Amino acid sequence: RALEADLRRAVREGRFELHYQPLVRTAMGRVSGVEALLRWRRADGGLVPPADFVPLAEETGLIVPIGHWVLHEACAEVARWPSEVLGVAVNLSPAQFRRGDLVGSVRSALAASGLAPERLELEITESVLLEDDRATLGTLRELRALGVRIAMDDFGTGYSSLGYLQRFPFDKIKIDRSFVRGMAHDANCMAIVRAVVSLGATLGVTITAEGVETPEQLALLRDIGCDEAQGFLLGRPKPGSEVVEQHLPRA
Ligand code: G
Ligand code: G
Ligand code: MN
Ligand code: NA
Repeated sequence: RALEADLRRAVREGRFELHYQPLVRTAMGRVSGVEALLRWRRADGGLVPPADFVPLAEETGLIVPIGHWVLHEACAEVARWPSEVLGVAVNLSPAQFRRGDLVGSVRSALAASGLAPERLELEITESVLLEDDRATLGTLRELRALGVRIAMDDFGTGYSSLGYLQRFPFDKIKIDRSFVRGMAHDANCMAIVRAVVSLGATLGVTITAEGVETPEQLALLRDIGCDEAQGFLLGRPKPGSEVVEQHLPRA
């Protein structure tokens, strides 16, 4: 297929970029970290979003070299920023757990960048755990043993989420934006978000609301004690230089 050949060439030629979207503490409004989001820069300058090529990258195994690059690039860039504490979150695909050496990639990304392990967060979706072989849980434990944090992404959209929370101790749960979107006008959405926030408090897990687009949503989240928020209201994904300029002013 044409797209596959293009993608292989992009891997060889290093045609990927990372944009970063801020994560904000609802209580003080401070940026606590960023999520690294992958883009493919085509020769004509066009920027291809992950939805248009990550599925093919997973299918072909190209996600292994791409994911290795993402880990190294995200750690190296954030380690250069003028902050000793800002975190960076990297998305992982199920295929990275099945193929290649994920633990080795994470270890080498930390070593090469000098980033403190607790500043790196790995986001996985329920689809990673759906495979539910012992190997996946073993890999998650090895990653955790390196000192990095593990977040469950898009929480509430997959299957039997609560069982996963019982089997693996996540550091963070990110509530899917479909629940956040309805919060202000749909009592069911509000009830679900409230329940997840309360679950987080009980389990000692940080709760992040995704897809926050309005001041009203942010105020509701702050009121119910949701720790962290992410969304267009707080900042769109953008190049690292812009994140530094806008969110990390030098003293
Ligand atoms: O940036 P955008 O909204 O287009 O991202 C859409 C989705 O693509 C994200 O929710 C995330 O799940 C996925 N994604 C973004 N960057 C990466 C990445 O580096 N690796 C993997 N595997 N998925 C990513
Ligand atoms: O799957 P994951 O949650 O990692 O996806 C993050 C994606 O969500 C990014 O591609 C980003 O562009 C998108 N996103 C981030 N904030 C918002 C938002 O406030 N509204 C919407 N609709 N999408 C968002
Ligand atoms: Mn994510
Ligand atoms: Na998400």
